[in-house]
Amino acid sequence: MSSPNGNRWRYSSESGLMVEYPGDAMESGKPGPVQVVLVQKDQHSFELEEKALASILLQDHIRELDVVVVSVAGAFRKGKSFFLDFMLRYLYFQKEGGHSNWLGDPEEPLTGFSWRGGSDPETTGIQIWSEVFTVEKPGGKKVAVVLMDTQGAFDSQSTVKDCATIFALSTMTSSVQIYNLSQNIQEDDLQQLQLFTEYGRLAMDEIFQKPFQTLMFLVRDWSFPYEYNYGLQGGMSFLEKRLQVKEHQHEEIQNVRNHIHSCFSSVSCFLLPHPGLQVATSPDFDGKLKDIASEFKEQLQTLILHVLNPANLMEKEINGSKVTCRGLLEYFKAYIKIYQGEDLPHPKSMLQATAEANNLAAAASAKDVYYNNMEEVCGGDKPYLSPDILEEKHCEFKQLALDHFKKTKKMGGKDFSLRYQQELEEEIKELYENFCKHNSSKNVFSTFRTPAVLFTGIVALYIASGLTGFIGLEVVAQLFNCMVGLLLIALLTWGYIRYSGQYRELGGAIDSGAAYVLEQATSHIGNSTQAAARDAAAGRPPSDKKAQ
Ligand SMILES: Nc1nc2c(ncn2[C@@H]2O[C@H](COP(=O)(O)OP(=O)(O)OP(=O)(O)O)[C@@H](O)[C@H]2O)c(=O)[nH]1
Ligand SMILES: [Mg+2]
Repeated sequence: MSSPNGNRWRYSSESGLMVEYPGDAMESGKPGPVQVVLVQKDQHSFELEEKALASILLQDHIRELDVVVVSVAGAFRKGKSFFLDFMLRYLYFQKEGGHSNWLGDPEEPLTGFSWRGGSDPETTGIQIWSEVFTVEKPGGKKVAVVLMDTQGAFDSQSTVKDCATIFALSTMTSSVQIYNLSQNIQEDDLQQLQLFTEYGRLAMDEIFQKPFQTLMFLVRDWSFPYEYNYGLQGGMSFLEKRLQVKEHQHEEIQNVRNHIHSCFSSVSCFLLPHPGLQVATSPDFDGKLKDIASEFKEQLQTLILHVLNPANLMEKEINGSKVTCRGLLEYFKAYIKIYQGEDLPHPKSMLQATAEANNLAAAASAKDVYYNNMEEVCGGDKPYLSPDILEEKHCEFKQLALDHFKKTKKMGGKDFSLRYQQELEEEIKELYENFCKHNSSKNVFSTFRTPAVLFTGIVALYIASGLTGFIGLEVVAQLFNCMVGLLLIALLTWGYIRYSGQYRELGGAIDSGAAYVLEQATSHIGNSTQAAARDAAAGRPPSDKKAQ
């Protein structure tokens, strides 16, 4: 529930009323849920409430203790916060030194992390309980236990990336990840888990063989106790069947299972019965035990005793070493930064990802059509082709490729595929430019253009020097001789560069010089030929031109 000013509300254990937070739990000194990852749902952005997190994790009595983080994640409106509140009840009962009946008074409303009935999402971002519990493990080692509540996935305002980020952050920072599911473990639940954990794995620097620790599938409203009993034992047999990898299974189904096994060092499952219609449907239900089905309460006790059993509490490990509360703060900061950056790929909806893959595949195969056809015409071992014919072929094969792209069945609609078609056209244009360059390099005349120009220059200048020397213009003749010498050096240098492959810039400069001279000469000759043709057409002798 949100107040009009954007602040959030929760039940107060003192008054039984809803009170505003964040900040209140920390400021008032009373324990409460504290927002540590804030989500701007409209902007799809995440922020770490560093101060709030630091004030919890840096408390003197726990900051150096190894931390156990129990987090609950899964789809929205499935009783995650409700379940966490019972864990809180157990931890407080333990803290106060109680021995039996920790479930409490049948008339006491359930308080703690904010929970409620209704169809709209409640928890946003990531919250942790402001009080960190210290628990002694069987060997006498004290650990700090942090409870974490997360925003429900798949609400109508969050993108796949938003859901993946929350889930990944909670998996990366927790040592016990409870994956809260309703009624069954469906294949899509496993696929989402695979996507989200992969998104988490991507953000981790060093990947150890199993990057995450305990994963517990918590199946709510289990309705088939006649097949698999409620509880851990039934859950484990059910899970074993669900996660079985068989040889004849499709690769896709095998991959999901292998991925889950490869990500978590321990995977378990608990089957929880339906809590009764009061819990599920009554708008007035406030969590009183008397309104909850006794079968549910019984299994809930077993579940919480199992999860929070000191012997089962796994300290958070990252990169193979245990993390203290103080260390966890640093990891939170590092991880959120990665998700705030733009380096990671964006996880997408199944349709969008499939549509992109379809279009990319269709574009790649259309490009192949163009490339293979062009190779047939002007490929590596094919002789030089006139540029006009090359262009004609290019147009023909480009059309062929575009037709191929258009007729390939693709998901995502016309507008979506238009983007890929434009990219394809761009790529074909680039390929064509390369084919043109390759083709012109096969032109023998273009290969020998530079030496031919240089040689012609040498002969012409040599004759000019002979003629000018003959008529007594010695100085001019010497000048021509010098130029002959220079061109000769250029010719020899060019030959050496072509032979050795060194000083290619100098070779390029000689080539462009020769090309420039040739261009000037041909355009001059071309102009005079055109003028002569015009004159001939007008019935005038070419010599009349000067007279005009
Ligand atoms: N059917 C059913 N309903 C439950 C169960 N546990 C709690 N509920 C009800 O589910 C509703 C939602 O409970 P919350 O704890 O707020 O659910 P949540 O998953 O935290 O929801 P978000 O914060 O929106 O993601 C409440 O009306 C609870 O009474 C359960 O095991 N089965
Ligand atoms: Mg919730």
